[in-house]
Amino acid sequence: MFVDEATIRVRGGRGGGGVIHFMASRHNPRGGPDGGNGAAGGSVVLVASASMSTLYSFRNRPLFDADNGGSGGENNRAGARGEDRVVHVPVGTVVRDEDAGEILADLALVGDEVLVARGGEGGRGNSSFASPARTTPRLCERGLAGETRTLHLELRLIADVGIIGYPNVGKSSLISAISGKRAKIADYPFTTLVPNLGVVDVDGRHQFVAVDVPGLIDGAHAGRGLGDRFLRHVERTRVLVHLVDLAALDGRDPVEDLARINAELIAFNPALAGRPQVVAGNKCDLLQEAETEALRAKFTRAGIDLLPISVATMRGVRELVVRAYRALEEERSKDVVAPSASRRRVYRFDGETGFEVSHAADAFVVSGRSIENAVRKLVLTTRDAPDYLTDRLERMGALKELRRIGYQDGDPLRIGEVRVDLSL
Ligand SMILES: Nc1nc2c(ncn2[C@@H]2O[C@H](COP(=O)(O)OP(=O)(O)O)[C@@H](O)[C@H]2O)c(=O)[nH]1
Ligand SMILES: [Mg+2]
Repeated sequence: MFVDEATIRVRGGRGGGGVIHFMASRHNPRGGPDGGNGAAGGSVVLVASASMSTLYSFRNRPLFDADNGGSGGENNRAGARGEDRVVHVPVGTVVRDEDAGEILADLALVGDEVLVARGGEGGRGNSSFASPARTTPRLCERGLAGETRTLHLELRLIADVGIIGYPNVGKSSLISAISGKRAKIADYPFTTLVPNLGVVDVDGRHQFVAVDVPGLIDGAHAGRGLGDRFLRHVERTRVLVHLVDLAALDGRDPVEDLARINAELIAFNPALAGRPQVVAGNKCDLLQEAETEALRAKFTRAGIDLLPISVATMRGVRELVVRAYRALEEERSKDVVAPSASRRRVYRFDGETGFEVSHAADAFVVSGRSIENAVRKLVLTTRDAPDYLTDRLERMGALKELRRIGYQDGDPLRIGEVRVDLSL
């Protein structure tokens, strides 16, 4: 069964905290700082995998969380990095941040990956804060929480082969006959608009996805019978199986049927003229062999190689699958980049280091990604924290800017949302 949408939650691991510790040694009997750093938490990464074909396993809004980073230890021992959590999703999954609505990635190729929740940074231990001016730092940082997100996943199953032809030629019957897994039409909200997808097995090792494209009638390209919606599915396929009805009782000419459907395709998008077509004449179980041969000869005269089939008796159906697969392989061999060779990281972080000062009603405020991050981590109650923070604000130029807008020592100050007191 195909499920084409799911919601999942992801959470990066929390970073481990740094520690304050002093170690006495023969050279330094009063004890040098040796509190180690905490490690970053693991991140959550989605990877497009050929072994998954549905989003079914995500139907209950599962939470995927990565491991937390370990805390630092004495003797400058760093914590262990939190393991990343790798979540496999089917190729063709489009990943969207549900709250922001923004598309994070389109995992179109095998191996494509996207980092969806970054692990929190680890905090530094006191040995990292040692300097000639601060030889016994009582200062450390805590680890930060990992990012949390709710993601909306949408699987765009891209059909390789489109089955086209007039209504009643046997398209739906064919796709049922050749595909194992079938999209359950009932799972889709707009049943009539969603074509029937199926995974077709060629020889036990090779598969392709076929789509039964309904709604192709005269005038479809201009929107008649919603035909233009269906034609959009045809555009995405690489090979077409064009079915005609050899036993049409109402005196229709199958050669002409073929030409008229093709004219609809080209009117919709001229590029479709170049799409390879495997032409099959269905329902030959209703004809005498001589009639079938006569029709085949008629197609041959029109320059078309017709494969007579019968979905009812399965005559020629296997051969049709093989022909479609060969045409598909031929198309794929024209691809410049081998899809399996690709491994792209789709997500990028912004490394914003700027800051801004302002005078809010309750306090002066410094905002900026990097400084806010530093303050969220710092354990503010440690002895040397205010000193360290003052240094840092000085070095980045924020104190100067604060004074320019009227800040004086002792005035209430916030860095982002965090109240800080530099005068302790
Ligand atoms: N005799 C015969 N009838 C067929 C064959 N294939 C399909 N049909 C019948 O043709 C009708 C239309 O088939 P369907 O698959 O719904 O056509 P679609 O509109 O192209 O999807 C149905 O009644 C099928 O049972 C065939 O090979 N032989
Ligand atoms: Mg049908």
